[in-house]
Amino acid sequence: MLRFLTAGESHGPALTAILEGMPAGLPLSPHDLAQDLARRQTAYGAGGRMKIESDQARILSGVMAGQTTGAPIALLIENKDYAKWRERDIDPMTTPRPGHADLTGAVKYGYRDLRLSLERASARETAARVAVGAVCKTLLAQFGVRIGSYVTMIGGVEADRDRLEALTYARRFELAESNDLRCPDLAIVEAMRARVWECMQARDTVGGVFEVVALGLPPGLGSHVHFDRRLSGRLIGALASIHAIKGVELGRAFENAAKYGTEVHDEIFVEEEETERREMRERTEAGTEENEGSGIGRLIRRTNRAGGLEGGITTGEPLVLRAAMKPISTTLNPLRSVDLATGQPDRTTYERSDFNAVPRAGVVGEAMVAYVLADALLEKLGGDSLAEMRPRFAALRQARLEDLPMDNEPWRFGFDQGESGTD
Ligand code: EPS
Repeated sequence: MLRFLTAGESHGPALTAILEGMPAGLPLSPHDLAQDLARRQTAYGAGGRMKIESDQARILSGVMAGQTTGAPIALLIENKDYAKWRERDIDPMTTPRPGHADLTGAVKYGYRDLRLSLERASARETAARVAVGAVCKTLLAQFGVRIGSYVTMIGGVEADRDRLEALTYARRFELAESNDLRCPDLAIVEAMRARVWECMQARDTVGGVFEVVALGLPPGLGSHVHFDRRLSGRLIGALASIHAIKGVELGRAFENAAKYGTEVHDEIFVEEEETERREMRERTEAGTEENEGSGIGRLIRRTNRAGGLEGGITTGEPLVLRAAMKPISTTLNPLRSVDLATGQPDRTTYERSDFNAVPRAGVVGEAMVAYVLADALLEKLGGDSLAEMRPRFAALRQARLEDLPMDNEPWRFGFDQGESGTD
């Protein structure tokens, strides 16, 4: 339903993106994109480039009189740094950085200078993704869906699990915005900062883990019927497509893998009492009236170890994804490599980069998750305009007994000719 393309080099004139498939009638202005673009720029341990840029997206098409028209939305973010590069003789780059696309890009495309790999492989491209994701978030917000992220580990310094779990997701989002490591466990923030500082002194880089969470999702997005319609694969793939992201899990997938099934699966109950209903609402923070339904006969979970998906379909519980970011491959301390021009052993040379990009990557993660979820919502609701989507959203089947009448009688498959189903 939705698709997007980005174009642009890290030090070229601009980044551009085209987002196609947005319904008409969505109020949208550059202001809606500004906040996330700014959030992507700040972190303790960010590179010098972020002092040069102040990313702003211009909307060049697809929005008229403040609303989307259904036409492709073209976005443009200028690279301020280009002013310094446009007249300059570019030094040759012939020694590939291990971990970057320098060597693999040259093997694939036959480049005769490695900068041609660097320019497009750079995580600068994620500014365009964040602009696209912000448009998707604006659509999702119309239906009560909210996406946030926070950092849980940097360079081995990890947020305390119990302290984190004592906080609602909304509170974790809020606390993450209060510091430049985007970590909601405030007791660990200074230790994280010290770790990044140490890494900077050691002229090195650090990676880490962040979580992206979507709240207020209706049940029933995605599908179990085919591999490429399962939301699990689509979400994990989207996060793994981000630069330096090397692992993604849904809920606590790797931890669950070591447990018994009875310890992992989220048991199903019928919501009965008002107090339980209130507790559940607080716990899931599901947001909108529509999503909560009447509450009568609602099927609920007391745990969310599945991370919000079963069979590749949303359960209506918070969607929780965790991503592992490797340390950035541009390091001040050189790594051993080979100069492709001479064939001799060489050491990498440093070009400005981030020491720690984990907090910034979380914002990019939100954008990719927003894109996949907006796509899944459009798939479910169809509709060329917001006005068409609204009544369809209000009529969505919920996980309630009254929405799920069962035949409760024997029947036959009826695959073979002459046999009928339930007759
Ligand atoms: C980035 C811009 C880049 C890098 C960084 C992300 O700008 P420059 O190369 O001019 O410093 O700082 O990209 C990488 C870490 C990388 O490995 O490519 C940005 O806008 O986020």
